[in-house]
Amino acid sequence: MRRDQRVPSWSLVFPQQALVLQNTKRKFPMLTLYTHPMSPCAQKVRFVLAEKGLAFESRHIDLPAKENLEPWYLKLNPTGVVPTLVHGDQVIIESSLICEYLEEAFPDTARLRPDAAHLRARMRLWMKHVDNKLHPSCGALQWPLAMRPGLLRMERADALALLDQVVEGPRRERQKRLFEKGLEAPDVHGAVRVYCETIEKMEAALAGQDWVLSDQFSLADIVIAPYFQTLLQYGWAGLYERGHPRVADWVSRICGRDGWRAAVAKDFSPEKLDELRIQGRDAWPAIERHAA
Ligand SMILES: N[C@@H](CCC(=O)N[C@@H](CS)C(=O)NCC(=O)O)C(=O)O
Repeated sequence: MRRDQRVPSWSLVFPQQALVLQNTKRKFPMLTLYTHPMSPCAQKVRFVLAEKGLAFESRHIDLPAKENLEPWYLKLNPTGVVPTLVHGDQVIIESSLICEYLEEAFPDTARLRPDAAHLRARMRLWMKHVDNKLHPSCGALQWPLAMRPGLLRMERADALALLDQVVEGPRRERQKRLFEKGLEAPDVHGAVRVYCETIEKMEAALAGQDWVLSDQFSLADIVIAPYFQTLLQYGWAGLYERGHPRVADWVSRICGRDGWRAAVAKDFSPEKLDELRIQGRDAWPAIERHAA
């Protein structure tokens, strides 16, 4: 299949992502981030870069067209996912590890990791929760809206052949179920439940403190925040707005940060948000049913 026969490129939707130098406040050896504006994992890393005021070159990877599975990209990131950070001649993969790498490689920038050992352990517990549970759950909610329509427009055999190339087995099988059944796939119910449990855990954690670990904003807040972008962009804040005032306040304080605006919010134009909210509105009855 020729590239121009594939699903439409997100770069048409987010032209500003094509190749830009962002945030040129400081000078360091070259940082390049392979990214996509809708990817929560990439949003995490961009949030860290923005909070730290680190300049980087942004390379857009066309996920709907599965550019992430091209041989040249698999050489950088053998699991075929974004983000990938290249720093000088070092290639760093896995978003949570990239966040900690940036903390260690740039100690003179804003500190995003607590000093106390027990808080660092708790921070990594949140990271594990995000990587192992919240991230796949977000994928199960976002994929049917963001990726499935393009694949459904293709010849079925071509779409399945593309999905067959997904490197990690569990991800490949999940995408196939979501391709076949959309929001009625069994994964979606479990995903909404994980979101609800996460919101409960956060409401408890935020009692008597500003941020999820302590009164200090940290990587724990950063790694969770993009998963709320997904709720906001689709108009699904109803999952936390009723009965979770501390989480609602945390979300509005995240959205008020300059780092968030520079790293994430700026990629969602009013037109793009209108389009996403229409998709989200159509999906909401299914999401609400799974949450009940
Ligand atoms: N564990 C990886 C997960 C990365 C990941 O799932 N990235 C998604 C976007 S958020 C992706 O590239 N998906 C492409 C695909 O599934 O084909 C990390 O934290 O970096």
